[in-house]
Amino acid sequence: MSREFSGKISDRLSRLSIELPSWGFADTGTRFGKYLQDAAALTLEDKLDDAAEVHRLTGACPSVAVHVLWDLPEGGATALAAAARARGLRIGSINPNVFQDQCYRHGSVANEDAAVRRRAVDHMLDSVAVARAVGSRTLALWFADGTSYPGQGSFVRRKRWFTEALAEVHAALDRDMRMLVEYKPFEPAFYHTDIADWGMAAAFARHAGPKAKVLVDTGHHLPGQNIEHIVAFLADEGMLGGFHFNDRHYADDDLTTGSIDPYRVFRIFVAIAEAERGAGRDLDIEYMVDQSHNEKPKIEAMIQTVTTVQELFAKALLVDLDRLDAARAANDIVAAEECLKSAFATDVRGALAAWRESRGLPRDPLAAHRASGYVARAAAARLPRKKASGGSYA
Ligand code: PSV
Ligand code: MN
Repeated sequence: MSREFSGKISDRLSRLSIELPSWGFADTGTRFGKYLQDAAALTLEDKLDDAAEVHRLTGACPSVAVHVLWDLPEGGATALAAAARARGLRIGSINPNVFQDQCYRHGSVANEDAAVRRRAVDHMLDSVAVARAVGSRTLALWFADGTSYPGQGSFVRRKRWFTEALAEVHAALDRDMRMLVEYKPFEPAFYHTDIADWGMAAAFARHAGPKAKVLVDTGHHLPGQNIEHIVAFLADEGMLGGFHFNDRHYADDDLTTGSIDPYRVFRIFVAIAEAERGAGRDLDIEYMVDQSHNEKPKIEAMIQTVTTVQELFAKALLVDLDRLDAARAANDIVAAEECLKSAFATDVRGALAAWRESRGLPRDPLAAHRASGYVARAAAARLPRKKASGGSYA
């Protein structure tokens, strides 16, 4: 591998934006406890500061996903957009929250209670208004709806409620907006989830209308599932709307992307590279991170994820797709597989460092972050506030 990427690879990488999640910078926890970090964000402003730090170092993260109930400041959407703008960022996907309030104990749009279903739809309609006000085109929908016991709910009735709700929200979208439908096989429900897999998400999206697409959260698959096949299939159907990046070993583990299985992420990106070659243009999909770290320092984990995504994306762009097709046509399985393996084995870190440098960015964003003193400054500013706000900080 030469020390420089070809113009084509370098240009495609420059167009790869990765959205950061506001919830990735705040203190979060497991089901068993919340573990606090001195430098973790407390306020929306803190979260945006942290996201801006990742963007400053990587140049690849101009937008931040927000969760409506967690991130709307007193000044509402206008203040939200202004706070992002002041830091050189913009607000990206708007994530309604129809899972946190007590009324959603037994579901949101699939709740047996019509008043709760209404409230959930109204919240999503309000979220469309927030998207409009902040200039975001993306409503990202995830539902915790499901049941934990056989017999607890009617699959079909719930399916119809979902269909109606998504169609109503779709009808409220502006012409240039889109809604992404995320799936998850289980959790928090343990018997069935109303949008359990990509096929259900695609069916719901199709019923809702042309602005609805599928959101693939890489952590939301059963063990052994072939995610790159799903990605290729959805892309070919014009139904691939975006990603939530993370990695997993057992379930929805929220680990940094590529930490467990970088070859899988690479294969997903090869599927995208093939789809883009077929389309003759970049796919219109959102690349978003969905991770919330309790053990790793949060900003470091985000930088690691962004640089790993760039590395694996670059490796996927190195696959010689013409050679791959020729090998396939000749039923030369070994040569086909070697096309992937040799690209994956290429060390692109030097070329990426040179590419960053050419764009005025640090060659090694993680090292630059560690040397910057940002975390110590953030901790010094935030710790007193954290202590003053009480809680169990010790
Ligand atoms: C649910 O597990 C999920 O993946 C959804 O995308 C949520 O928006 C996100 O995590 C944060 O709760
Ligand atoms: Mn997700």
